[in-house]
Amino acid sequence: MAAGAETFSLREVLVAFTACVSEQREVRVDPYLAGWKGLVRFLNCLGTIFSFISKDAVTKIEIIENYRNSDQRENYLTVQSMVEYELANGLVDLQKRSKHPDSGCRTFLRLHRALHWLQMFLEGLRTGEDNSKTSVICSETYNASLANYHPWIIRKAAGVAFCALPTRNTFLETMNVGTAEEAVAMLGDALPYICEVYKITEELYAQHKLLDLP
Ligand code: 1PW
Repeated sequence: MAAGAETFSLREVLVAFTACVSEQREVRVDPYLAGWKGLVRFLNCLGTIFSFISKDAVTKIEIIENYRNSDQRENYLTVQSMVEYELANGLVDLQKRSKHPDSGCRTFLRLHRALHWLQMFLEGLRTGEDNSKTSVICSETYNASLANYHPWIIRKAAGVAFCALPTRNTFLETMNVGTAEEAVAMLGDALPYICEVYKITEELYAQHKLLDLP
């Protein structure tokens, strides 16, 4: 296992996602990115084979962080304010990537789609049998979600990476939240929050017809 694995706990990731939704049902960008950063550390714990997966997530996180550190930072406080600001100012490429190849909207959409996979994967892990194969849960949920947006070469590479995943119980222990049973209980507590973040974002993007941004 890679260095840093001992200090990592998936709990901090899930806690970050629980802090995402504001009282007005808006999705806060900072805890969302904090959750993703934790996920990246987690992916890196799973071995170098997962680094190609985490590398793209890191790039996307940095793009949005740069907006949060720019003089437009207030407009990027929530996903709702980001969508409103970028659309109102013509900062989103709607048909083809050209003038605004790295808009907040298209970048966030990639993380949003990946979050759907994560949600399905963790749910599969939570409800799986003790001896079930994490690699199977991972590839089945990936194929049912994120794979639809990936070209063949990435699907292939992802499939190879999944084969390296340990069994369910070992995986649950890798999360560093205690015993396998405790990890399952924590997933049960935290997953509804991830689902809520996903749902609110999905509705927002659908409402503005942004779900297919190039
Ligand atoms: C153990 C399970 C953990 C789930 C973590 C989810 C991380 C998902 C990241 C997948 C990235 C695969 C390689 C990159 C692909 C990009 O082409 C793709 N990015 C994503 C995040 O799907 C699309 O970005 P692009 O090319 O349109 O800028």
